[in-house]
Amino acid sequence: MKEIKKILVTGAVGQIGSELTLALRDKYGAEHVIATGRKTEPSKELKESGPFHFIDVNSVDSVEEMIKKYEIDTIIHMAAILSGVGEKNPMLAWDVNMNGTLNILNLGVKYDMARVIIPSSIAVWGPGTPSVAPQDTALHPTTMYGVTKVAGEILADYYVLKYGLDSRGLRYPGIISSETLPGGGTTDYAVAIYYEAVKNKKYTCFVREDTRLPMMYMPDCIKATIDLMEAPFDKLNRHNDYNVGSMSFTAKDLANAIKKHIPDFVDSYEPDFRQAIADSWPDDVEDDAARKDWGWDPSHNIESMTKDMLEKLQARHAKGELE
Ligand code: AKB
Repeated sequence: MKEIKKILVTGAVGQIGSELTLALRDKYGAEHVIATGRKTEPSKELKESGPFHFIDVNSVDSVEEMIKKYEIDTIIHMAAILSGVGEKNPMLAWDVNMNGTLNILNLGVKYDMARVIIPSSIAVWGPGTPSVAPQDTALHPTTMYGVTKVAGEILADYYVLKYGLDSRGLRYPGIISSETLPGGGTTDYAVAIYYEAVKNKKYTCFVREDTRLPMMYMPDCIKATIDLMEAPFDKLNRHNDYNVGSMSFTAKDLANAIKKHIPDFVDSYEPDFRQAIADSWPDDVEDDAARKDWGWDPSHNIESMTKDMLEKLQARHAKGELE
């Protein structure tokens, strides 16, 4: 197994990428983690804590330039169009998610990378999936985002088999965090509800109150990503499709958890087109393979997450950062 020395993060300005980059800089050294985004300005912290560049994952040249300039040996490919935006613009989702992934895999082979990490999602499943999704079950997504995630997993597994590329991936549930807002997913309500609770003490949710989905708090998401990246190759019985579970709750459970801290918080529900997407996904996932192969063990539950989220957002609100 090759050593990880210089990491390129695509989609580093996004919800997960921004916090993952900072965690990686703490661990591997600031100059060893190159953050990249497409258009959105990075936060001051992201920009000042290490190298940052604008690239386009659909342009091989722009990614290759980074690989050569920094002698990159590991790519964490976070750039993707999520489910909500993907349903509004399916061709854009296909183009960015498929061609971007293909470019990263080809460059991974060309430059003999130590590791390529390509996250997947609970969006790989569709309406017929058991409510607790097993590791191995039929994948019949009904969103373009899900279609690209299934294809991406299979494609990356092909590169492991055909070219010996060490590509790994995990199926993220909805990720909840207090630093960068998510951009265009279906699980975004589970983040927005906290921001609105802190700012306005009310939130109108775009899915029904009984909508139950698998979710995870950001510190666990970062841990899962880095633990899988660093796991010994010979311990992995699969490569690009690890289920990772953490918590499962309804939108109403989340509102009730917030009310324990903000009793006058008012929740209401007006489902939009994202209800159908949420309804097509399972309630929870089985993650025995991740636990057995690389020791996956999440730390947070809905109570500990809610306490921490509200404390962090209230501190940011007091500084005027949530306006
Ligand atoms: C989305 O809602 O599209 C994402 C995901 C579950 O992959 N957060």
